[in-house]
Amino acid sequence: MGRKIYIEGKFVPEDEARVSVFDHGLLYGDGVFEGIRVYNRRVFMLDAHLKRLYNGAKVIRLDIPVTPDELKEKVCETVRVNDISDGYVRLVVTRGKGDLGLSPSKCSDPNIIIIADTIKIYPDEVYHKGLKLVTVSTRRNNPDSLSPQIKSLNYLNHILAHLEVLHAGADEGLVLNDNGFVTECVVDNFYIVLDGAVITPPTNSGALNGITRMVVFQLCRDLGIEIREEQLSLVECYTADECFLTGTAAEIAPVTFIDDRPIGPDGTPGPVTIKLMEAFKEFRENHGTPID
Ligand code: PXG
Repeated sequence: MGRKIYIEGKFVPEDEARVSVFDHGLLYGDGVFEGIRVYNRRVFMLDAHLKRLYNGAKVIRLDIPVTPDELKEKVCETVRVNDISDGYVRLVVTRGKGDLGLSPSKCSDPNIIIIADTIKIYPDEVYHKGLKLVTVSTRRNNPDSLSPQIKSLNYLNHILAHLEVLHAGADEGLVLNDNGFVTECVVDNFYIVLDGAVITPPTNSGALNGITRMVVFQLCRDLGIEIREEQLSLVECYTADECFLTGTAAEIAPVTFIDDRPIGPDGTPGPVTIKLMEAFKEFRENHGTPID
């Protein structure tokens, strides 16, 4: 059975789901989006994802024409209609159809698109062996130009960084800010473990306020693991006891090599990372909005 896409207020078969060539989401990357996981017929951390979406929309002055509760129901319905028990939802809100001019004032009708699908994540062995990162030369957008807090449809900064990752044959990239401090990975948040404490760059350094990152803060509190936000230099990353990354798609994944340097004593996943990965598996099963 083909996927059913929610678009312009109704469900249509995927090959009939169309976006206007005048949609400013296409012409200018003018819109916001979320990637959301479904575990066990529950939409994971849905309220937090919606909060981030509406906040981003507010910053770019895009009025989402439905309430968060209505959108929540539409997301659940999309998952239900596609009979997805474990999968991934892409929620997109574009500025909508305008004309060829830049001005959003010509766009009166934002377009809400919801796609539910299964997801291909890293192969299992990655979670045992860890990921290889490379530091990319593309810097994260300066917040004065385009705030990395807005999960906007303009992801060219991330695509450019990802091209470098591909070229280097690595799994993910470390992205620095204009001051040379580590912000996050290309599309994942980044952490080191030092003397038993977890350290991650603050969001005002250029890291996205990741939903999985919020869960890591919660898990650390529950497990009695110290967690703090601090600026991180590359040297601190190379010499950390452990490193890991988090994201909706990646979940929690160990990082065992950065720029060809093994992390920790032997370049294998460390105990704090493994403990958090196990705690996450339990957490994800019962922290979602049931779709049924
Ligand atoms: N940083 C950035 C820049 C992101 O885009 C994360 C961190 C992790 O945040 P969450 O909320 O997912 O814990 C993201 C995630 C992918 C993919 O293929 C991921 C994202 C966007 C597009 C694709 O994994 N965003």
